[in-house]
Amino acid sequence: MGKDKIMAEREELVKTKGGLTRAQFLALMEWGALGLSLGGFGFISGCATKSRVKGVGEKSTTELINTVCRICGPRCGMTASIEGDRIEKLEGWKEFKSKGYLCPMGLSLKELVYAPDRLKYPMKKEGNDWKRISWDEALDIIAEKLNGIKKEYGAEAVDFHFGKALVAQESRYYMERLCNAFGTPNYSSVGSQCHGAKLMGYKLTYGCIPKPDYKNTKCIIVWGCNPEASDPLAAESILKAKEGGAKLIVIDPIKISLTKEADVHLQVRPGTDGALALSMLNVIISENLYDKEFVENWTVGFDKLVDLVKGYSPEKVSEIAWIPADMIREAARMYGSNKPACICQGNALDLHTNTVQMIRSVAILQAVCGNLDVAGGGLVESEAKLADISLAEKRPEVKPVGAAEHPLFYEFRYQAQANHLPEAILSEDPYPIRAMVVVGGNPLLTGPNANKMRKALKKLDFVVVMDLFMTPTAEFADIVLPAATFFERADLVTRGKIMFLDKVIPEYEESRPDWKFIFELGKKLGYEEYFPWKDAEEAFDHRLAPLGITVEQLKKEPLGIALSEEGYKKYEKNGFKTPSKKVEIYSEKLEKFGYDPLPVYVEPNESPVSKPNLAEEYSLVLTSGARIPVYMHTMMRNIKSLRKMVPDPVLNINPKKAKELKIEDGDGVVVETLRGGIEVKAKFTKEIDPRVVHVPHGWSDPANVNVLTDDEVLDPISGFPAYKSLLCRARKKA
Ligand SMILES: Nc1nc2c(c(=O)[nH]1)N[C@H]1C(S)=C(S)[C@@H](COP(=O)(O)OP(=O)(O)OC[C@H]3O[C@@H](n4cnc5c(=O)[nH]c(N)nc54)[C@H](O)[C@@H]3O)O[C@H]1N2
Ligand SMILES: Nc1nc2c(c(=O)[nH]1)N[C@H]1C(S)=C(S)[C@@H](COP(=O)(O)OP(=O)(O)OC[C@H]3O[C@@H](n4cnc5c(=O)[nH]c(N)nc54)[C@H](O)[C@@H]3O)O[C@H]1N2
Ligand code: SF4
Ligand SMILES: [Mo]
Repeated sequence: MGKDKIMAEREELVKTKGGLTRAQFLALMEWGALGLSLGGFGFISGCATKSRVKGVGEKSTTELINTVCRICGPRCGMTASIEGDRIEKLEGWKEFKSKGYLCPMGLSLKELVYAPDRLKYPMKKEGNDWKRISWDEALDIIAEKLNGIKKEYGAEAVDFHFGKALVAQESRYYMERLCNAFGTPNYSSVGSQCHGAKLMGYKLTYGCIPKPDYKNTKCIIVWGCNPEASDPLAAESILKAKEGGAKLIVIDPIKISLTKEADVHLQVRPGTDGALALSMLNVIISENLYDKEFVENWTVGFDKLVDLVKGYSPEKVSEIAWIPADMIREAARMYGSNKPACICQGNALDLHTNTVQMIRSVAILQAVCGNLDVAGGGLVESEAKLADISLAEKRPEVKPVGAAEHPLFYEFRYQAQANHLPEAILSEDPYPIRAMVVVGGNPLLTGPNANKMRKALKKLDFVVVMDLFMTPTAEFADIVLPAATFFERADLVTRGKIMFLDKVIPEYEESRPDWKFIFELGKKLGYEEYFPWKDAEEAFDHRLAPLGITVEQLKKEPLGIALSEEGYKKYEKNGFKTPSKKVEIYSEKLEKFGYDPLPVYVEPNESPVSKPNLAEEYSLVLTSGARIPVYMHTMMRNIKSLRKMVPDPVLNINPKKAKELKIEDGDGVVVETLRGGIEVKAKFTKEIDPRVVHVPHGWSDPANVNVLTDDEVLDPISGFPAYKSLLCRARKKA
């Protein structure tokens, strides 16, 4: 499809489908949108720079303030029209790198800010009721409780947990600082299910995660990622590259909308991507399609890789991964002979019991083909670092939960492995955990084995949750605190460029920015010396000091200041950031920790191959949590205009398989695994492999998919859970 045609189609969809781009629209069709007569959205349009303009009426003035959406990864620029203290309208910021684009979620954020169910003030649980209290009272209670628990059981009995909402914030660094000051090693996060495994796999192999350079590429693999749903700006770049002649390979158990543009679609069995990558390497090595010079000068262990991949012929892997051998060959040849090539690698590779080695095999595929840090390949970026404020010297002797099981995860992240928390809380092994402070996350819906998590939350003596809403996790809290949205707080954003973003409206009711809660709790707990800053700007100046810039300077650079080093093949100067300074196909570090030094393939723990007996009863392969364009994890279900588009939690199932199971489209169905069962609606999806089913995440009971997921058998290296490869069964609800 021509570029103009794509743009024209997109504009048409924007007009007719209420703010949805082509990508969003197609992705929605896949994921079970039922009501598509939308409306209620603005069109994508741009707004000028920050200025104060006269309103139509004589007296009223509208202030236009540019900011950046921090709901998900792309960080689109938005222009807020502010009247008085209220957001009146949100539009795309044309001058920003997102060029005026906002997705349906971005466009509906006014509804989120002023949602009637937003938390307005701190509350304390009294029996089954919530009682309004002041911030001072809340902070006093929290400090007294936490210090009491510390005295009785040790500081490690308190876990501080941050969710996705803090990933985009400076506050998480202050939360880590607070943990170290307080003396608990139990600082846990959503990094136990997101990004962490990828970071480990890539860091072990070549020191950093490469950034795909779509603009200059000749071939793209979209691997376990659906950017049309999860990162619309990346999807657009991929479509542009394709339009410019680049080849496109999609590796996904579902025919996602991008497969319509793809040259090859490998409909992989979930969790077997490691075997597939090794098989592609088998073809690339035997057909001499790799970069000999790079391999010779910049890798360690290539000879051992040659031996390893001999066991992964396309014929053999065809049986493992459910892909015809000649298609594996075709994809391998395409990737190996169209250089430079890059990989758009998604979170679906992070969530298996064999994840770090799987990620390493994909990393190695990129490296040996000579696609590292070249124009059109995977760019190895090194970003300037802000001041480390972690108080590392105060890290206690006692190790966090999960460190014994996944010592390398601990070495990389200095965090607890959150997936072990429910078990640790219930069994009091390695020690009692008595309290949890959860900020910006909803672990009851997003962590593995929700039934166990619920029991664990019940068992705790004291739970604090800071959120925008009364979430299912917050229902278990003793104290609930109202958080300010990103519109209502100052922050630093560091994504390639560093920006200071001031608040655009005052805090809603009694809500507070997360940083403020952390600073104030720090002071109340007796660590004033570690939180000496009078406000966020002063604290950010401290963080910015190593860069030689200040908040004042950043205020004068509304588009931000670049953080990363420019240029290609930067490794030629200082080598890669690994012990050998080379790409470590053979990792001595892994060997030292007792893991296989090579990127071996291991079957997922629960699969028709590893557990054939179990598969007789639970015959469907379950993958979960593929992104829905109108929801951010557990968020946005209360936004009416979005809910209209995706009203129900579903089971995506191939009609052929459904017929066998006597399930009709739209039927209520029960989906079960060894852990438990949930209820959702069947949604026929002919794009999914008949042996595989998908359930989205983020919905509450009785549709919480993480009731089905496992917290016990995790990836040995990272401790990541198998959200994308389990065994389940489905039946029509009686
Ligand atoms: N709208 C929206 N956007 C988001 C988010 C959101 O909640 N909503 N969340 C953000 C966050 S935190 C993240 S981590 C990203 C994640 O977003 P992505 O990286 O795109 O990952 P997923 O959506 O989990 O899965 C992408 C694709 O992987 C496929 N898949 C499932 N299992 C396997 C497998 O075993 N192998 C392969 N090859 N493919 C598989 C799925 O069918 C799906 O099409 O999205 C971010 N963007
Ligand atoms: N089965 C399955 N489970 C998954 C996944 C999957 O693919 N499959 N994906 C995993 C991944 S990649 C991720 S990232 C996690 C996400 O896991 P979580 O972080 O636990 O989930 P979110 O829904 O993003 O939680 C964010 C919470 O913060 C609140 N919030 C929003 N803004 C703010 C703010 O500024 N301050 C505060 N204090 N609160 C705020 C929201 O209302 C929401 O309740 O889910 C994981 N869970
Ligand atoms: S894609 Fe949507 S939610 Fe994500 S940053 Fe952009 S506007 Fe915000
Ligand atoms: Mo994530």
